Amino acid sequence: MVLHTMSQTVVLGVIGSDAHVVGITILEQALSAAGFDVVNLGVQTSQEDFAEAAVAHSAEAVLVSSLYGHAEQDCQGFHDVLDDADIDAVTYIGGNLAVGQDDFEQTRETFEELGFDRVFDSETDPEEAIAALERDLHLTTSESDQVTVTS
Ligand code: B12
Repeated sequence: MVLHTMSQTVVLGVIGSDAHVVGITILEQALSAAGFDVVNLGVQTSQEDFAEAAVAHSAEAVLVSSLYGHAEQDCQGFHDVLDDADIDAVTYIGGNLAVGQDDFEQTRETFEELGFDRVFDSETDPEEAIAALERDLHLTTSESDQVTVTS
């Protein structure tokens, strides 16, 4: 059994005017089951709402979802908003991030340049995001050991 000695808080939402809710619902359930405290802001979340929630909940990670093809526009300046609010959380983005069939490596580069620590495509299994969070937040897991929070 994996025990978390201290819960890590993840803020999750769909950015901009995007109303696709199924993906973040699945992510919320998977993250909760893995022991994270999840603050799900739902669909059509503004940059400012992400920042406010991250401050209010002292989030360790901010996860942005976008499906409708406008992620690049919606995320312009997002990391400036987070920086202005003194938020030092890990940031991930995932979903259907490009319009059409763009090369995903190009998409990854675009969003890394916008400041995201990790970029995931729409084929991502929630377990991949959980494994990445455990690495980035320095949570060590094993079948027998208790989770150690080092940060
Ligand atoms: C259902 C659906 C709708 C429903 C949404 C209902 C709802 N309330 O959720 C309705 C009909 C409303 C809709 C509307 C629109 N849609 Co729509 N929709 C879909 C559809 C068929 C399925 C989405 C879905 O639920 N998938 C199931 C979930 C489980 O998967 P997921 O969302 O991809 O999420 C997973 C991963 O992406 C990943 N993930 C997602 N976010 C994140 C974030 C992080 C950090 C991580 C790690 C992982 C991650 O993990 C999730 C769980 O496994 C897709 C096509 C498709 N097959 O994907 C189109 C699709 C997303 N829609 C599309 C479009 C264009 C639209 C509209 C703009 C259409 C229009 N012209 O009106 C509108 C937008 C409305 C709006 N304001 O958002 C396009 C987007 C194109 C693009 N990005 O280039 C798609 C891809 C269809 C297509 N092929 O053209 N849509």
